[in-house]
Amino acid sequence: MADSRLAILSRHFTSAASASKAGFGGKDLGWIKISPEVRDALKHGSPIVALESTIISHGMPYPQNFETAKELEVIVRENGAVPATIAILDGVPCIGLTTEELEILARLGSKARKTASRDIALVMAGRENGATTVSATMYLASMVGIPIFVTGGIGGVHRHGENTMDISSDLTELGNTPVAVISAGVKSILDIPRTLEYLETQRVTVAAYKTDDFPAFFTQTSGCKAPARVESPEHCARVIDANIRLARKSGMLIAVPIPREHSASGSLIESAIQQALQEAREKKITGNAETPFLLAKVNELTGGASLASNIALVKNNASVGAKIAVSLAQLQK
Ligand code: PSU
Ligand code: MN
Repeated sequence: MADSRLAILSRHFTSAASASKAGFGGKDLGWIKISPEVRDALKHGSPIVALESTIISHGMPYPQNFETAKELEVIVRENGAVPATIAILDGVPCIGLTTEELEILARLGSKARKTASRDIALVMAGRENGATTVSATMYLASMVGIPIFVTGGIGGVHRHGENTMDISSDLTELGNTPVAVISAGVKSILDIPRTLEYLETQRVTVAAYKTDDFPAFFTQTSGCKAPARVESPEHCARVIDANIRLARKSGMLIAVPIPREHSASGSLIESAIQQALQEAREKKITGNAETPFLLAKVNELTGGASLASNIALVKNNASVGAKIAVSLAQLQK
């Protein structure tokens, strides 16, 4: 009981340093499993990067998903931070997975339950295996005091979302949870201008990394201007640190454009997206099945080109995210 109160308290302290001051860092709560390495890093205020697991189970096919999950952890380490992949295994939220646990998730694929923040309690109660989306990963990362989280792309306002009201809970979680999410922007399967409007409404600090344009995942530009621009990992860390000092309860989105050499042809991707959207409408695929369907279809239609770009951009995000985590830890020393 005392422990769960402590956990709720610690959600209001996002920095690893503050979390450990609140007495949470380094503590195992029983119902949530923190790997020894992550526990140690939390205790010492060392840099940590949270990583999501839906990208493994639903975002990529096996075995590329397993290889990518392992490589991301290596990149985070090479850049001086501790990786903390987050998932729910047999109903237990896990912060930091072993290679064996990564493989279990990678092999489960879409048999793991796609778990957004609203689903965490259901997956725990049902003792299920849950792959956490951006919203659920943010929530769990924040709970244990990890302020930085790297992913590929976040969910957003779907095209025609003004009628269907299909707006990813990633956006409302960003409005309510003080974690900085590093992504390659938003895929053009979504309505990017409306997604940016919604992020503003949710009071999310949004900045593009070394560019004026908001990136569109596979391509460096979306045609939308980013609300702000950050120039370096140190600059990002100063913004995150300022948000923490201000005790703002909302998060930050740092949009890192895909490296030019890996960016896909915009027109190739756009025509695949149009076809995928058409098929989703014909097959009446809606709700939380829509994003995984569109991702898989676009990959199929582009003959794997989109998968290669996807892997390259997530790796790039991992390297940027780890550098930001290192800078932030230095600022908070
Ligand atoms: N976009 C991608 N790759 C992904 C996802 C989105 O380019 O893997 C996943 C993320 O886990 C994200 C989730 O949080 O889909 C959003 O799903 P929905 O649109 O149902 O909220
Ligand atoms: Mn949705």
